[in-house]
Amino acid sequence: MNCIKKLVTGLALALSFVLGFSIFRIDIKAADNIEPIVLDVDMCGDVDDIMAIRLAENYDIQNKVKLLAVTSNVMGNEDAIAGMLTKEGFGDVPVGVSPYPNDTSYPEYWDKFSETTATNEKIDAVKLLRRTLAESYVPVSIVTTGYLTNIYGLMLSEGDEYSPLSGMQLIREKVKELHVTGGVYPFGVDFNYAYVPFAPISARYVFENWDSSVPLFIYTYDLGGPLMCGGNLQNMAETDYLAWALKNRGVESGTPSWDAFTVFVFANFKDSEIHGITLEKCNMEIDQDGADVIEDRPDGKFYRIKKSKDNEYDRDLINEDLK
Ligand SMILES: [Ca+2]
Repeated sequence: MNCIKKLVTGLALALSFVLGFSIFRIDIKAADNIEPIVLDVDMCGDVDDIMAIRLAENYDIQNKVKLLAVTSNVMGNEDAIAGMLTKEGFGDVPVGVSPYPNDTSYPEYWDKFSETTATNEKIDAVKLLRRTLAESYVPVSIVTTGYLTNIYGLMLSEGDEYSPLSGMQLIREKVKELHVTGGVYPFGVDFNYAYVPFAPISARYVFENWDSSVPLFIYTYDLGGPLMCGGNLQNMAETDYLAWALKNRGVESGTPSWDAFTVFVFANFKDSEIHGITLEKCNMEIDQDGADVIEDRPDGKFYRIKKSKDNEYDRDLINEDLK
C-alpha cells in the first residue's frame, strides 16, 4: 500500500513539476512579446488622446503591451484620466501630473470621467517617469501623443530617491524607444510643437539633445491626421466612456485620429510589413516658433514612420481595437 502511495505521490510531484515548468515557460515566452509602455498624453479639449488611452488599455488586455503608467503633459486632466483608467479596469496604473497649464477650456467630458472614484496614484509626471524607468528590469518604451514637456523634464532631471542616474543616463539605460506624435512632413507647423510657448521650447530641446543610441520614431501629421476613427462606437454612449466623449464633443461619427494611429503602430510593430508600415531615416529641425523641417537621409538621427495602406484600412483596424 505504502509503495503505491509513494508511487502516486512521486508521479504527482513529477507531473506538477512538468506542468509548473511548462506554465513558467509559457509565461516567459508571453512576457517576451509584451512591450512595456508609458503613454504620455496631452488630453486637451479634443478626444483623440482618449482614443490613445483606450487602445493602450485594449492592447494591454491583448498582451501586446504592458501599460505601466499614463503621464499627462499638461495639467488639469489628471482626475479625468484616472477616472477613465479606473472605470476600465486599470485602477492600478499610476497617473503623472504635469506642471504646465492646459490652454484649452475645460471640456464637459472631463467631469463625466472624474465621476468615477479613481484608485490610481497621482504624482508628478517626471518623477513618475523616473520611477517607472528605475524600477523596470527591462527597457521601457515611451509613446507621446502631445507636447514633449515630460520628455524635456526627464532629460533635464537629476538623480533622486528613485535612481542616482541623471535623466539622460536613465534614458540610455532604460528607454527602449521613444515614439513621438508630432511634426509635419517635409516641413510645416503642428500643434504639438507649436501651439503654446512651452511646446517649441521642449520639442526643440528634445530633438537637439536626444541620444541617437535610443531609437526615436516620428509620426508626422499626414499619417493619422486625416484618419477618422471612433464612428463605429455610435449608439454606445450610454455604456462606453469613449463613445460618450465623442458624442459630447459632437464628433460621434468619428474624429481625426493621429494619437490613436501612433499607439496602433507601436503595439503592432511586429506586423508592420502586413500593415504597410515602413521606416525612413531622417533629421528634423524645429525653429523657435515650433515650425519643423524634416530631411530624409540615410545617416539621419531619427526614424520617420511611413504608411502605404489607405486610411480606410487603418481606420477599420483601429476601430476594431477601440471597442
Ligand atoms: Ca494629443
